[in-house]
Amino acid sequence: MLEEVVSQVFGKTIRQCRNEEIYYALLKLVKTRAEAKGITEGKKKLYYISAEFLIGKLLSNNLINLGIYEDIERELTAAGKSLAAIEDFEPEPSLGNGGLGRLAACFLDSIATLGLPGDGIGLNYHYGLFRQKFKKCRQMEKPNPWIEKTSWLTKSEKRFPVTFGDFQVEAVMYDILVTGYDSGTNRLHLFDLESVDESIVKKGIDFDKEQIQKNLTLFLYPDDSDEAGRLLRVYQQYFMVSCGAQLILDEAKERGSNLHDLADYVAIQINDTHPSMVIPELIRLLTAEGISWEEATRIVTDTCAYTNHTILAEALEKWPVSFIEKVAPALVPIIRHLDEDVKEKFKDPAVAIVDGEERVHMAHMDMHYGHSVNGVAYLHTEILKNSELKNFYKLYPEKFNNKTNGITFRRWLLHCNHALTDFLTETIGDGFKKDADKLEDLLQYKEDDKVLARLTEIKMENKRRLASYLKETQGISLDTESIFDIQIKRLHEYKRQQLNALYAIHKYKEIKAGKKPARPITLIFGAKAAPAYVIAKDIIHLILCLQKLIKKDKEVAPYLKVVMVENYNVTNAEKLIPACDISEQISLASKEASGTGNMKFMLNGAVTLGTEDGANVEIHELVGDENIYIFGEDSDTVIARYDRGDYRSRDYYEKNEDLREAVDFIVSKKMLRIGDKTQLTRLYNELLNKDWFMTFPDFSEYVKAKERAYADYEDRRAWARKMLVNIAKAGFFSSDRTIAQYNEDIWHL
Ligand code: 26Q
Repeated sequence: MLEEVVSQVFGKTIRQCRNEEIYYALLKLVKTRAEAKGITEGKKKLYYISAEFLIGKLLSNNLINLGIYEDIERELTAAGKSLAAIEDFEPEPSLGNGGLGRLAACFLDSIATLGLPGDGIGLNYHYGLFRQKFKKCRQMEKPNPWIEKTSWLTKSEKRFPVTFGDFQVEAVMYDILVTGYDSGTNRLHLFDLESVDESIVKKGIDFDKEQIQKNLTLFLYPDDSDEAGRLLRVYQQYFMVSCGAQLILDEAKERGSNLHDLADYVAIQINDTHPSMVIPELIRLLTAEGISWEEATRIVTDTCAYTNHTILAEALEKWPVSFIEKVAPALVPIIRHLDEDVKEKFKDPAVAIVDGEERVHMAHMDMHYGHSVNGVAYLHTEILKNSELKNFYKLYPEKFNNKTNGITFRRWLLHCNHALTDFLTETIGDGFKKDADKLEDLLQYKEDDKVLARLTEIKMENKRRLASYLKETQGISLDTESIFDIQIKRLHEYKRQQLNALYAIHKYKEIKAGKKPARPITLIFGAKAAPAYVIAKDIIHLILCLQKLIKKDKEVAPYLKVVMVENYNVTNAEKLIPACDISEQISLASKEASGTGNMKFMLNGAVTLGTEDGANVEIHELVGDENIYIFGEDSDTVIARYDRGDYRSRDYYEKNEDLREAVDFIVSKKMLRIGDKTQLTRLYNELLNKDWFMTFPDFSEYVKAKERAYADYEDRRAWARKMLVNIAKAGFFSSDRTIAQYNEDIWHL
């Protein structure tokens, strides 16, 4: 089938084409096929509004979902071409920071796969998240242009006016087709402005923050720790929701809604508070159509639902009224009115929308004027109900519900791990591809030597594949006989990459002192830090310095390797995850809402080393004590300590010699010879005087848990059994399950 397209477009055979040409031919073929499947329709439609959709490369995923992967691969092989090499030409759209954006992408896949009518609404960032480069053991940021003349984006006919305080713009809407696995097609709508000007980007990722018409959709905000340009962030948010609200109402009318019955036609899922202004914007549009205030607020409440992804207070958005006054003055009287209604109904200032400092609490608006509030893992939802959002839980217990996150098995198993997928199919049949719970059938092979040996072999193949990939792309060599111990996720103090780094130092010192490990250890990190997040960048600096120091040390290098992968992204993750032996999920208990990398690793046969946090709690419950390494203080202990406010990291430092030696090493002569004194000293002081995310109390248990895991790894058969149980029990974490629950409890499509 590809042969025809290639001959049509280029007048050549596949064999005569360059890989790049084949890539464009495949793009065309996939788009045609996806359109031919037809867009999923229904009376009620879901809109998943999100500032981020971290979709990753789409070619292979679409081929799999359309059921033509094998056919295309055969055609290519026959012509002497390789799909993997062709995929290299596809740029990765980096329209997300991390977990929240990747979750939105997994959800779109599952919504389409379950045959539900549901589209994504977001922004078409030209450069997305920055591309990370390492220079002198430091992170540098570069723009990441991903939009090419021919891409997955299709410019639609749709145009929407958006009125800001000082000017008006006209938005254009682009669409990306979202294919379901053996199912229909949905869409991701990405809004953009034609006046955006890529040439205003100066050095690195600097640009003029004032020229909104030129910069509105240039970059994705790399996190709220970037103070500069917060106003621009509000411009982006209003632009997104204003376009989204207009699209939603237009389409609802086309489907037959008279707007009074909007909630029968539309469900809106608000992904964190970034799209929360959709609530006042919809009220504005409905009242402009003659609907009364009371009815409009009721309609919007029945339509909107909010997902919370964090309990970190600093990440909960509170925008000054003055910002909204400048960006979207039409919303200010509406937000004030909503706030007055709330203040009249509930006298408690803790639940007000506008606080005493004239800041709008976006999450408060969502909880009062949405019909559902959900957390993203069991523990997270419990913490929301009992601590973080307890004032709201008291008012609206019926609104609170849990939806434990999930991942799409199409990308995170079928696409990224062909060897395992094929082996599972041979062993238990291919039912698991549509019904993830069928993976449990694998449990009957728990004592089967052949199956266990093959799982170990597949892991080894994937480790080799990763090794050659990192060699080719980053010049890094890996010892595939070593244990691959991997921590890949955004860099944040609460995720505690610094704890893992302290272990690396501890191990280094042990080896130096003559205590060699039974088997070499490779500690692999991958993480981007928000450009303005100083301590996060210091932690990256520490890890890169350790990488260099250890590599150069002839006594230690054969036994220990620290590797920090550059520019960690979805494409890298697809190679790293199948090759992992030990999955590091070591956040401070209570702080990681869910985590989704933990699920991807488990599905690919890695064993978790983690705290009782986020979805680790559910992983632990599913696989049992035998098949996971749990360590550290629990969330109750941590929350109580925060409440008392009496944590002193120095006490732990003084009492624990191993810890003290590891911490002191950060500013040792050896390190200062390689690294930057300011950065290393700052990090040292931060840990010793603050350590806000309590790495020190968990240090000794962490070291013990790691040693226990490494020792257990030596019983290769017993380890393979752990891998098998992890794979078999991963079915619960399919996003198909998560989406079915959202639909059952919240959307009712
Ligand atoms: C806020 C204000 C201004 C600018 C940026 C932001 C901002 C941007 C991104 C705040 C938060 C984010 C991203 C949050 C995130 O990724 N959360 C993760 O969501 C995952 C999916 O639910 C969870 O698995 C993770 O535990 C959670 O950390």
